[in-house]
Amino acid sequence: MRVAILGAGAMGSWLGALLAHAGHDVTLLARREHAAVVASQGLLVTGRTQLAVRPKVATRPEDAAVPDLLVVSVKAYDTAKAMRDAAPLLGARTQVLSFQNGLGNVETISQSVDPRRVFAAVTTHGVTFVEPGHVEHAGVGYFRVGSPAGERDAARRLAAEIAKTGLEVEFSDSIVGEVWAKVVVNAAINPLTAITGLRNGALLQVPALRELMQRVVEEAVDVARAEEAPLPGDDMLARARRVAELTAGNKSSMLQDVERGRPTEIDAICGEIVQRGLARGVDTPVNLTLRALVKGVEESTRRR
Ligand code: KPL
Repeated sequence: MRVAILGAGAMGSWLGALLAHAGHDVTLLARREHAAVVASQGLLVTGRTQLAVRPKVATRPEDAAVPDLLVVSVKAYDTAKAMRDAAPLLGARTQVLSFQNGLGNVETISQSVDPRRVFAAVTTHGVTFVEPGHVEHAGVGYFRVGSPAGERDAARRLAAEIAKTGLEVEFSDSIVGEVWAKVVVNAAINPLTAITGLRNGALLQVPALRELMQRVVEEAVDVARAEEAPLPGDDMLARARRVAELTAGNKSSMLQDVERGRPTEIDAICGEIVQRGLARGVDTPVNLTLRALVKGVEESTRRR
C-alpha cells in the first residue's frame, strides 16, 4: 500500500515507521528539520517499539505521490489548512485516516473527501518526539479503527492492514464514541501535565490532581451525554487513570507542545467540551479554567 503521513510528528512518525517496516511504501510529510534527518540517516524508534527504517520524506504535499492511504496526524488546529494543502494527494480512491486528538477533525476532513472514504483511528499509545529523526514509544495502549460513516467492511480491512505491522489493532463499530472517549481521557491528562510539567503517571501520585482529573471527566461525560454521543459503556475515569498508568513515563503531547513553544490542542479538547456544554446548557467550570490556564502557559512560553 502507498501511504502518506500528513504531519509526521511523534505519533505520525511512529505509525509511519511501523507501516514502512511492514513493507508499505511510506512517505512522511514532515517539518524541515525532521525531514532532513530522516532523509539522511533514516528514522529511529526506541522504547516499546524498536525500529530503524528509511521511509521517503517530503516537506510539501506536492512532492509526494498520490497515496492509497493518507494518514492525517497534524494537530487539530491545523486540520483545515493541511487538508487544503493536501489536495494534490487526494486521488479518486485515496482513503483518509484521521489519527488525531480532539473533536471535529473527521467533520473537517469530510469537507474535502467523500465521508465514505474517511476513517478515524483512536489510540492511547504514548509517543514522545525526542529529536529530529528519533521518536520514543513511551507507553502502550489501545489502537482502534472505525468508519464514522458506517463503512464497516472497509474499516475492518484497514484495521487488518495496520494490524499486519504487529500492532494490536481493533475494529470499532462505534468510533464516534471512541473519539469522544479519547477526548475525555485527553482532557483529564493533557492540560494537567502541560500546566505542571509532570509526566502522565505522576498525575496519579498527587491527590489534588487525581481529584481534578475526576472533576474534568465528570464534566466531559455530562456534555457527551447531553449531546447523546455514543460514549463506550466503561467508566471513563477508570479509563483515564489506566491510560495515565500505562503511559506513566510519557510526556503528553500537550506537555511536548508547551516545551517546544508550540500552540497546543487545548481548543479541540477542553475548548470543545466548554463550547458544546454551552450549547446544551451544561456547566463546565473546570474545563473552562484548564483551557484558560493552558492558554496562559502558551502565552508565557511565547514571551520567553
Ligand atoms: O493521547 C495522549 C497524548 O499525549 O496526547 C495520551 C494517550 C495521553 C498519551 O500521552
